[in-house]
Amino acid sequence: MKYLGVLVFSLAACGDDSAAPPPEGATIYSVTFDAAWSMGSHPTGFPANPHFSPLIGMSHPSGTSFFEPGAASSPGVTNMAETGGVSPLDSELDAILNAGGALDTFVGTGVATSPGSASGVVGVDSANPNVSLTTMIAPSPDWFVGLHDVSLVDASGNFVPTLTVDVAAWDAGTDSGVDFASANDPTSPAATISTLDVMAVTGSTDAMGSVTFTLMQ
Ligand SMILES: [Ca+2]
Repeated sequence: MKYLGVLVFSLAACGDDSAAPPPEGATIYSVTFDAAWSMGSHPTGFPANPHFSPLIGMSHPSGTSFFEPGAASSPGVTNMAETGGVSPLDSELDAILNAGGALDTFVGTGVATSPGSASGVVGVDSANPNVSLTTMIAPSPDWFVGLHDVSLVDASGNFVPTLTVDVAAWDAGTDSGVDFASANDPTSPAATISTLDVMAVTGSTDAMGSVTFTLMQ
């Protein structure tokens, strides 16, 4: 009965991977998003209640991701970018994982008020050493920041002790609003994911934040 209990627990955990701990044997990194976006740093259009939605992402093989600049946003990426919701993107990531395209998926905290920070944990391995993650710039029409296919190994193939990377900013292509507080204005037909002109919408070329990975074990 003891072993049966363990088996049942393991099977049950498979359906909810984004809430599950990283798989046994994975190399674990803490993920910290430091949001820099403030009235002082990015004054143009700075809205009331500036925040970022919960971090969501996964570890995966190099050259892949769950979103692709220049391609259409999935329903999950669309909802993340427009509302900050992690669903159905969490299910999309779990489907990628269950198909063998990811090692670990994760949902972290958000930034309640920017500037501020958010955190998560991700497991990687030699076959899945890259990470992609996103968080909605909120409020905004369909804008998000994150990392696309960032490697955590050095030139020798060793996992780096720590890595800090400025986030990129994208427009999901699904809402045509032009500033942070714009009313909903669905883009029809939807456009593809494009680089957000951070200078145009914030008045600064500075990144809106950075992500630091720290090797934990
Ligand atoms: Ca847009």
